[in-house]
Amino acid sequence: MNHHSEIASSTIQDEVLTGLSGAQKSLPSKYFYDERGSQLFEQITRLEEYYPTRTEIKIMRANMPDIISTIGSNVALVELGSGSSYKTRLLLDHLPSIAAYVPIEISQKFLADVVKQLNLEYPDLTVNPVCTDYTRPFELPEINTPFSRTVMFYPGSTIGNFCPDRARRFLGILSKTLNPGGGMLIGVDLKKEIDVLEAAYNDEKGVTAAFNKNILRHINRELDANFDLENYRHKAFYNEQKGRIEMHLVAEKEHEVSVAGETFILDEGESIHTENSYKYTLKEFRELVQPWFSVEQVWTDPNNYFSVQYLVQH
Ligand code: AVJ
Repeated sequence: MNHHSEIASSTIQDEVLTGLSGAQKSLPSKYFYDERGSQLFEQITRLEEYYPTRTEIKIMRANMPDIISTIGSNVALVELGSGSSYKTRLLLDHLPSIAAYVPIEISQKFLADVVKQLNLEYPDLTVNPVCTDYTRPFELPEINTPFSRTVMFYPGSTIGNFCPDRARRFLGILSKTLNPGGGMLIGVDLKKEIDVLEAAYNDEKGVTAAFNKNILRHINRELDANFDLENYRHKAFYNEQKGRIEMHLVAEKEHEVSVAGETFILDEGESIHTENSYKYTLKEFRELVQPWFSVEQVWTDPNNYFSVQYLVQH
C-alpha cells in the first residue's frame, strides 16, 4: 500500500464512522462514485426525469459562440473532475486555442483513463493532469506555454452537494488558486416546481434508488462493512426550507451493521442521509459567490431549469 492510499483509507474510515455516529446518520456523498456508482450516475444523466445534464448541454450548445468569446483564447482550462464528459469535449472542440487542459480528479484510475483517451482524441492538446481531492487546497501544475489566464470548468451543479456555507468556503479556496482575472464556468441547478425537482431524484426505472444503495456496497468493500442493501429503501424529497433535495436510505426493519470493527444499530424507519443537492435562484447564487467572484454572464434554458454561469475573480 502506498503512502497516498494509506491517507485515503484512514480518511474514508474516519468520515464514515463519524457520519454513522451522529444523531442523524449520514454518509459522505462522494462515496457514491466507485466504478459501478459512476456507471449508474451516467445512466441517471440519460433518464427522462433527470433534466440537469440534458439541460446544461442544451444551454452550452445554444450559447457556444458567446461562451467561447467570454472565456477567451489561450487559457489554461482547469476542470474540477476527470473531464470524461461530453461537456468537456464541447469546450475542447470549440475553444480556438487552449494553452493547457488540467483535469483534477481524486481517482488515479479514472484520471489515467481520461488522459489516455484525450491524448488519442486531441493529439495537439497539452494535458496536465492533477490527481488530488480538489475540495482541499491544491496547487496547479506548472504550465510551460504562456497563457492568458486560468479558467476553471465546474459543470453538473456539483457545487450543489455542498451546503451554502461550505460552497462559499470552497469557492474561496478555488479563488486563491486562480489569479485575479481568472474565471470559472460553472453549472448551477435552479429552484423550480417541486414535482419537477422530486421526479428527477425518484425515477420510474429505479436507477437513482440503485445509485443511492450502491454507496453501501462501496463502503462494504472499502471498510469491511456488512450493510445488507435489502434492508434499505431509497427516499428522496425536496426540503423547501433548506432549498435542497435530500436523499436518504431508510431502514425497513431494526438491525445491526458492523463497519470497520464498530457496530451500529438502525431502528425501523431510521434513515442514513446520503446526499444533499442544493438548488439556487440566480440572486442567491450571485450573493453566495460575491466575496470572491462577480457573475459576468448567465445562460439559462427557456424553462429556467438550469444555469451556466461565468464568474470572474475580483
Ligand atoms: C452530480 C451532485 C450534481 O445532485 O443531481 C443525481 C448527483 N444524485 N441523482 C445531483 C445525483 C442523485 C447530482 N450531482
